[in-house]
Amino acid sequence: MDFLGLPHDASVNGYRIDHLINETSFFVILFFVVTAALMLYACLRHGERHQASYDHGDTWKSFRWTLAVAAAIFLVVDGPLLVESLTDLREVFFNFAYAESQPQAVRIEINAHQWIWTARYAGPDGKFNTADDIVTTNDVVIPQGAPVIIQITSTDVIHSFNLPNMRMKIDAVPGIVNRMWFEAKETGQFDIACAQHCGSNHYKMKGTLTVLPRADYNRWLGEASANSSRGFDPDDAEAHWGWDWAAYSRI
Ligand SMILES: [Cu+2]
Repeated sequence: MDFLGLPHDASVNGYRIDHLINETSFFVILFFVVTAALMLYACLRHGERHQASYDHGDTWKSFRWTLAVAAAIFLVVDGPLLVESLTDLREVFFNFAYAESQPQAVRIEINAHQWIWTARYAGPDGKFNTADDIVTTNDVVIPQGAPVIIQITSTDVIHSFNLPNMRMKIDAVPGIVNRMWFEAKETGQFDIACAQHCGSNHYKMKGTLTVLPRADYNRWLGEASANSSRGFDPDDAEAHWGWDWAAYSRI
């Protein structure tokens, strides 16, 4: 549903995020309208026509009303949102065991620095930080219909890797490898943005996420591999920022 002006959702699981946003927005709008209507009623009904009567809101009646409204909101709004969020995390967004177990899965390491995204694919040997790695700048290419697992860090300050059309965003933090996974359901070109203000040229951290059909992706991989191995320089230590694919046992 795009009535809130959300970017186009091109991911398999983005609808879960949209559902939470829509549900939250629905209740926020509903309670705003109800509260505004009550205030309007109070203004019109009372005014200067009669003397105001006051109380401190500390009677048992007030206490019970407050408790009842708070409990109702928790049961109808916050509780379900909490349960739905935790279910989404457990079943999908934190379910790395599923993503890692898929034979079609694509693994990408990303290094953020002021003000560029550098992406690294393991290349034909399947190992990161070796001579046959594929390294790209502000350009992430993935296949349609396969889990894409991102491990990400930063060289300098905190950045945030944001894929609005995939409904995914994760902080890139120096000294820490964070991770996320998603799956694109549509081919096309989408924005990569930085979602943490990371310095004067923050706005320049704009990249392109290209989703290709699997066959085209494989062809791109072959070409990029040949280009990257030609550009490989064993003495350029700064360019070898990759790490062994991190295995997580938690969650
Ligand atoms: Cu940034």
